Amino acid sequence: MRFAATVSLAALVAASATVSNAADSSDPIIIPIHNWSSQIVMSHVVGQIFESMGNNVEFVTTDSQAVYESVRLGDVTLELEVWEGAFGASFRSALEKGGLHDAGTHNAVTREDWWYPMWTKESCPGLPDWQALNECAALFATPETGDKGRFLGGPVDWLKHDQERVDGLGMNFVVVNAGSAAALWAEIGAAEADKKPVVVFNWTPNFAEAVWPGEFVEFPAWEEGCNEDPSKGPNPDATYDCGNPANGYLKIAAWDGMKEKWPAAYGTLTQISFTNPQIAEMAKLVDIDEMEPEDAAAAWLEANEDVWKPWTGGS
Ligand code: TMO
Repeated sequence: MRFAATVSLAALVAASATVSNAADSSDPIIIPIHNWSSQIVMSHVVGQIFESMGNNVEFVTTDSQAVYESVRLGDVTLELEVWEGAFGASFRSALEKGGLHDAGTHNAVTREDWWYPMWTKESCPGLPDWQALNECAALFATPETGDKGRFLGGPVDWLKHDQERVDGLGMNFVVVNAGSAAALWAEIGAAEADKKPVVVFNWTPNFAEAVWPGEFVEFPAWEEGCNEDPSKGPNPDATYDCGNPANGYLKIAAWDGMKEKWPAAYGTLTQISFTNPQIAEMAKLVDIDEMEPEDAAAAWLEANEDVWKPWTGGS
């Protein structure tokens, strides 16, 4: 009798699970890919987790700002790296329109800003203060920038508003946008041999911190509203006259319809949380180890089963 009771209990549990949990749709979960390595690898990590649960997954390369409108409309299903500094404004405006929601916050602290490799400080010892940087502007001059300093910003879709900041703070710098993240690393790498001073856009978590010790430039501290309200920040007539948030969030966004259409995958998504070292490692597998993103994701999953298996409800 004891055996029979066990069987019927198991059957009951199975039956109730079937009744209460609709299966995930066989339509592909659409995951957007952008132009920096951790986001690409993390997207494949999560895509492969969904595939391990029996889901279909499709990846699309999209603009990193326009993606919030796409998630809101359900054209893509989610976004795994909502960086406060770069994407907070686009995320907030899509939230206000409706159709997407905040599906979780990674256990990570992010910063995105002007950055220099440590050797730069030898010729500009007042760093990391932004005014000291500005006084050293001539050190960063190139034929392209005349007597002004050159700041190599990220690709334009990261919308960092560096030119507005240069104007708002009256800096002697010219902003040049890199065509790709790889161009930023090439700039630092090329400066390394003769310890040439350079200032470029960089962020954390990233692989770069393990390769080139460096520091972020300390601009006037970020204040909520600095980008919209001229009264915020030191210049009463300018917006964008603050640094980016030094303790930014890293969120996950999901299309509101995901929960109904792919309930199991959605349940997993809301448990996902990566840390700074995990995110830096994902970038490193591509940017240092030169793996393809799919392979990097597979390697990361294999090495970190204890991290992600619990998110799937499996063991
Ligand atoms: C959006 N990014 C992490 C490259 O600053």
